Amino acid sequence: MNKNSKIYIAGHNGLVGSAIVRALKEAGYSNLLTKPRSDLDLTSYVEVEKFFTSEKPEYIFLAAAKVGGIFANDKYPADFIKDNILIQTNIIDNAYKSKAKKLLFLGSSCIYPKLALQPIREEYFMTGALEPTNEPYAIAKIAGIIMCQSYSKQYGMDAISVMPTNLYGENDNFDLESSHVLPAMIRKFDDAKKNNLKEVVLWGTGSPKREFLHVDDLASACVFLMNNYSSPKIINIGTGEDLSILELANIVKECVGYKGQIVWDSSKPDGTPRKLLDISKIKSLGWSPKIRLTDGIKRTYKWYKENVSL
Ligand code: GFB
Repeated sequence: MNKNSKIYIAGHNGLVGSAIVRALKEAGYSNLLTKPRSDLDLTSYVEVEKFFTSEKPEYIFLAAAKVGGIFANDKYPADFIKDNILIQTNIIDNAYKSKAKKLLFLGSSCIYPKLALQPIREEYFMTGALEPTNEPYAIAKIAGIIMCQSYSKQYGMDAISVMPTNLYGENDNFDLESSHVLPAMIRKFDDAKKNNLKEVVLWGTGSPKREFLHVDDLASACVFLMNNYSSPKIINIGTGEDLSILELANIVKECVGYKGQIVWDSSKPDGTPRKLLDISKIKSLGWSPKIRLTDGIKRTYKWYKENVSL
């Protein structure tokens, strides 16, 4: 990308898209293209086609998606598969038709088999059954990856697919029904602290292990890969380190300053037992994460206090 290349960030108001916009601006890219949902419905092929025909972006970060935590994925499976397939199909096809130079598609670590060997290497893609709680979302993301690979094979399109681990940070969704675990913990501990509650209820058993990447690290990886990686093969983005949900709960509790008890509601699902990415491929290209988990959580909590829990 040149500093004046026309770059479209799809999903610029979300956790990932907003971080990519920040990273691009900081790096001096000045010709950024964004469209709010009210002006462009990405699930409409006709609207997306019109937009690409008139704007002709050169580079596309495909960060628009319907996302959510374990409960939302399980409760709204039809929305997760339909919206994601529509959005990504419309954008990838129109990026090809309008002769864009390159597209970066954001997948997810849940595309790997539920019981994949750990840490998960890119080669484990499509080698086993998926985690049932997020299968429709994972299948949509798998379709996006295969679509990028197919457009690359049939048309020579430069479309890369990156697989981020679990993300968190500024602009996350803190709604307790639809959020991921980390923002949910921030909200639950903060609410309990404010209201002097004796206990906080968390879901599952606390034993599953997850890896958490601050979204600013993800954004720096995406900009790096747009400039340094061209291959139909998928590539992981993570920290290479994981911890149990119980350990995470204790760190978030400490950062928020909550003194009460944690109670585990084991009637709620645990999901995949472990999800840790092998990041040797992206490291060998010259990228590494920078934000330590406790620092990232403190930053996110500060943002939450200033923007959500006023
Ligand atoms: O972040 P999370 O919703 O998604 O849950 P996944 C991670 C773990 O935290 C699960 C536990 O074991 C949850 O049971 N957990 C404990 C909680 N308390 C809470 C809580 O209050 N809220 C939430 N949300 N979880 C998602 C997929 O899976 O990961 C998506 O559903 C996506 O498709 C995303 O791939 C990255 O890591 O289990």
